[in-house]
Amino acid sequence: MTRPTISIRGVDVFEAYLSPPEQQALVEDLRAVIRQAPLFSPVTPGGRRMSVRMTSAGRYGWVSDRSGYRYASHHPDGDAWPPIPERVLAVWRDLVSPERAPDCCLVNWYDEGARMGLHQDRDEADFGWPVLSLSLGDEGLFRIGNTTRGGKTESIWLRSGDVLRMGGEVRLVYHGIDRVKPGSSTLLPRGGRINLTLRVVD
Ligand code: MD6
Ligand code: FE
Repeated sequence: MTRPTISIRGVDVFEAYLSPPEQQALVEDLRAVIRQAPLFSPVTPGGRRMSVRMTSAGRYGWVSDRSGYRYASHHPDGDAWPPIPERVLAVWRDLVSPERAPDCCLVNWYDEGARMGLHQDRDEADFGWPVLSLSLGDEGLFRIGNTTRGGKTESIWLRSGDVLRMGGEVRLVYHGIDRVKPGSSTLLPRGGRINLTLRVVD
């Protein structure tokens, strides 16, 4: 069993879990995903365009528009989502379980200036499985709050190759990305940050 290198408020972090060659190979896998399922900027139910661009792989993808946040079996363009890359599934098998594969791999792409407000991951029908997240490229400042809105928060920088696991008691804590540090990684030729979140949906 691989053990977390840090645990902060019950959120497990596996620092430098992915080696630089593994990170590079993952980026290539993701380029293929994005060719099949192009990145788009979701609009929140409140009508704001998110600064992060997204797409998904798997049986379901996460989408948002004026009618709400939800999982959908097709990309907004109408095509089915591509399969989750095998290299990504291998990380899930090691750090979550070989018994059940995730249904969704959400791909979040941050350009300079993109951020993600505090939110809970609660669009899934099943909260029994952890959410696993892989970070690639520039460092992102990840803020961890509480299971209800408000209260004290703590932040950590997620670096390229870090993997984070949020399960059990902390599956529903509020979290977000305050900012990305430009130029902090050489993985992506034009910079930016990629985050993958893996989830069991139903
Ligand atoms: C991000 N991550 O790191 C956004 N959600 O860009 C998430 O929203 C997230 O990292 C649930 C569990 C882990 C995460
Ligand atoms: Fe999240």
